[in-house]
Amino acid sequence: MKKLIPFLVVLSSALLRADFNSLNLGVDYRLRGISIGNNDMQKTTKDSLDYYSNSARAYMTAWLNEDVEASFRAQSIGIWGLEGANDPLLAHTRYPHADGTPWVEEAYVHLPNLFDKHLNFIIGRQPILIGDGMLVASDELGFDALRAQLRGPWHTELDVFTAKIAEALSSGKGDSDLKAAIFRAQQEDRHWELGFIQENNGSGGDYRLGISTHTATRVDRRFYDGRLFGDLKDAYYKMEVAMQSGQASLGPDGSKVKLKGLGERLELGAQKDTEKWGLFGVKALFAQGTGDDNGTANVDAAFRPTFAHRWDGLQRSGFGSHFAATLSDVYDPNAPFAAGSNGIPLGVSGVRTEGLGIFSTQKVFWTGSLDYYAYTAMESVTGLKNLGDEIDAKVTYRYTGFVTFNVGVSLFFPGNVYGNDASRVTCTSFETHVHF
Ligand SMILES: [Ca+2]
Ligand SMILES: [Ca+2]
Repeated sequence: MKKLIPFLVVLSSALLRADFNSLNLGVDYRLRGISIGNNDMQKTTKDSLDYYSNSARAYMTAWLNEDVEASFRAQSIGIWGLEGANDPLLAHTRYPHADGTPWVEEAYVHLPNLFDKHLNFIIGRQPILIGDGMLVASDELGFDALRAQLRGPWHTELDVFTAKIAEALSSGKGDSDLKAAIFRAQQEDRHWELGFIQENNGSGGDYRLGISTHTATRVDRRFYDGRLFGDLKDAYYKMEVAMQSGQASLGPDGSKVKLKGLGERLELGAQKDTEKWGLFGVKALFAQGTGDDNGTANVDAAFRPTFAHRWDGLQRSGFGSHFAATLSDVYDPNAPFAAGSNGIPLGVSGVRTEGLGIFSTQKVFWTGSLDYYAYTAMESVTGLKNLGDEIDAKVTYRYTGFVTFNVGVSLFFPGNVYGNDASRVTCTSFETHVHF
């Protein structure tokens, strides 16, 4: 959304001189072929997970007049190559349908010019992303929300929203919602954000605590978040620290667990455009979320933002193309498409990722990248904390502005958390993205 707003401001001022009844239509189509050799990480079994994953997103936006924009986006998402739509792997995805049946991703009205152009108001099912999604990202699903952005003096903004959660997994009896207030300030090349985010989950569900899974009747989480983003000429830095607090009520006796925890993320990047050798860049990443000490039964210090960025279509998205780590969970070979899957054995919690990457863009249309990630668990009852390492090599080719091809190979080396029989996973993927 943040990127969209300057765009919308430019668009709206351009439209002041154009036809207000302008209609904008488009489609994004994406096809991925994925082959994961030794998906289960066990060398004693010969296995692979191979499938095609496709998605089509069609959108329509219209300025009804200079003060009102309406937007609608429908999505169809599905898998080819697994045993039909009833494949157990396709149960419990986060989408209303994952069998090709279209569903509404966005339907909202946007009023950008309220109160003498100081208030931007968005009502309806809409995309929401805070920062890099460490705490909140709608990940192409959309939140049913009311959002107000109040522009203040000296490049400041107050962004407030309240959303009702409609993920299939949390469609229990009680109410579930997500609220946030974020204050933003820009000071030369520094962008500051101070945020307060509250998750209220009254519909309960499975709850991991130490070495066991409980049933929660209610979970309330709060995050106090500080973020700094510096945009220099040929470099950038991003820092984010979030403190978790709150309470979980675990059934059936309603015992209370106090929530604590800390999430941190630091990213640095630099690039250089050379006349002779093309564009070269490097980046470094450090990210970690605290885990929980199994010895403290009524305290859970595992940092677990429910709505963190985790998905890109039906595939997980995070640090590493295959392992796709967040600060709290990773790719789960037993439930690769399931919302709420974790990928880390019980008794192990908190993920630290250290990453290094290089990339180069050649002749404008070709980009190649090589990334390395090391993953460590923050808490573990066995004392074994090595989650593994991953190497990703990727080549992207942009054919005109409308078609993009991607080929990637990832090697994941599981650590001792996954046992002595765990062995290398090889993931190859091919992706075509068409925009028209
Ligand atoms: Ca195997
Ligand atoms: Ca504990």
